[in-house]
Amino acid sequence: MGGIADTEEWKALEGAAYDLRSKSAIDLFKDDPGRAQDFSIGAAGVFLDYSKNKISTEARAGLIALAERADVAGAIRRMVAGERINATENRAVLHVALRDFANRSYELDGENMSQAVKAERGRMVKFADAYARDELLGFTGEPLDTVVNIGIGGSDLGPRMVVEALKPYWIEGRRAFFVSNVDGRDLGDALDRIDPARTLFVIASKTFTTQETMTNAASARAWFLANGGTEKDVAKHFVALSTNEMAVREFGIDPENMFRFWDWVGGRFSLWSVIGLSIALQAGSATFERLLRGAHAMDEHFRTAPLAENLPVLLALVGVWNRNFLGLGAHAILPYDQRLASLPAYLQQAEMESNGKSVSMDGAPADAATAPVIFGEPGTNGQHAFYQLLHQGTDVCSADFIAAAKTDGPLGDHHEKLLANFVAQQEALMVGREFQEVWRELERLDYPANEIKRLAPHKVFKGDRPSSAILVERLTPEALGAIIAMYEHKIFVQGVIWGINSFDQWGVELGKTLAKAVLPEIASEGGEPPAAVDTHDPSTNGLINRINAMRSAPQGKDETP
Ligand code: G6Q
Repeated sequence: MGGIADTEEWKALEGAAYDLRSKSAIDLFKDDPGRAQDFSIGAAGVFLDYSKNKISTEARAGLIALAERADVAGAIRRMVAGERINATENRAVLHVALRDFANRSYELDGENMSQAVKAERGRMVKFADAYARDELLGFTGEPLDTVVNIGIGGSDLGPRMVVEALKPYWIEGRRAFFVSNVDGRDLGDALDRIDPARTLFVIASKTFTTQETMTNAASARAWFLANGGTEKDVAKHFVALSTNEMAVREFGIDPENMFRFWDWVGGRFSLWSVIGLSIALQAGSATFERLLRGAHAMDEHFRTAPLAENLPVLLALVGVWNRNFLGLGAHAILPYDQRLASLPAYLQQAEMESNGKSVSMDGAPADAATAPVIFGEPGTNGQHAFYQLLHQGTDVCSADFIAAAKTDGPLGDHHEKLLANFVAQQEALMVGREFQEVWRELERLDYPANEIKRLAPHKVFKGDRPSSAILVERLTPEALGAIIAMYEHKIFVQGVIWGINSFDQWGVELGKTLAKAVLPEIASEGGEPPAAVDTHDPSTNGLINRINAMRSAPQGKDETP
């Protein structure tokens, strides 16, 4: 049996793309003056305008037919029913249960998960509220006021991004640091800035075996013990967020100080679980609940709206169109909001770890291109950097522009300028600038003809570069929750269409395994040069031996070639 690319729906879309080959998005607006409205949709406080993508009405209908063919509606039902749709890990995928305020019950293997979710969130809220009220006291009797979240990947990027985004909601006097990298500088920089007597270390690890997190956690505990804390104080200053009680216990954290979640919460979908504790500590439990409620509103829309009126589904289909039928291999995430500075990194993981796959669910090669490369920076910074390629590069990238119409911190006309850039960049990408126009402008500026001839080609913008606008009124916790949930669902829908498992991540394993083998081969700094390593390929051997030569060289000697 063939895959999705063998279906007549897919072939029809290839036909639709062919029909559009000599048309631009601007032409589509000429054909359909109501296009801006027709190619826009709102849900859960999020407005999406995808009209600047080169998608015709026929292509959109074809994409919806494709989603029907891939049984997206059925896949949504199976996910929320708790089926083990993460088949390669034999797990359900139920992050929606973590933010379900509709009193649905989620049963898994006879256990009522809704009860468990509620109970664990209750413990988390109680703890966060005690922190907010200065009731968590450290070893000197002073209240704790600083959080150091130690985690990586899904146990870092989500809470980090949300804490940064919700700065206006921070509890006064509270500080939160996020440490993820095994590079000791990351932890070292945080430790330099904190007082052990007032710090709570939050060790966030689903498995509680991750090398980076365990290394950082052990070093943080050693630092704590060397700086006034005693073994019996560890309970006041260390909590664990995990699914692995035994490992938490072995590390020396009392299960009383452990907040639990479950294997059906994927790491990159876990900020809604107790992995969000740092959010609740820094911004308060009420803010955390508002975030969850925003996501829930998007979930309700996603599970009930017909495919053709379903915002995350449409966003996913626009991505499929750009990736598979226009052949675009990169997608930019461009938040015009400094608070969302970490959203590109967050979505890089969410999209690339979920859908960066080349094998279908059934083990056969995926029969279409899957996730594009995701990259981005906040606007307007990116405009002064990589937008050159977006506007004039040989490869066309698609982009999401994200903004809030109102700011929480008005300052002069900053926000007006920010929004003007948000709008103008999308306009420039689509409309471009023709040769004649450039020519006329240079003439107006009195350039001599030979100069005009020389310069004009460099100033032409071909235009017709696709972008979508994602707009909220204000970046409230609800709006942020809805935006994140929108992207989660978009990713899921794309995975369903591509026939891949969006919820495993086997591709991160090999490097981890090899690093374990290499670790004992790395020489200690300043020690005796070890015997030459020859157990790998020649390049890897050479690199290890070069590192070891540099590390064992006496201080000050320059080993660079
Ligand atoms: C996310 C991934 C991955 C994971 C980290 C941390 O979906 O599985 O990014 O979150 O590897 O894992 P632990 O939480 O188990 O330390």
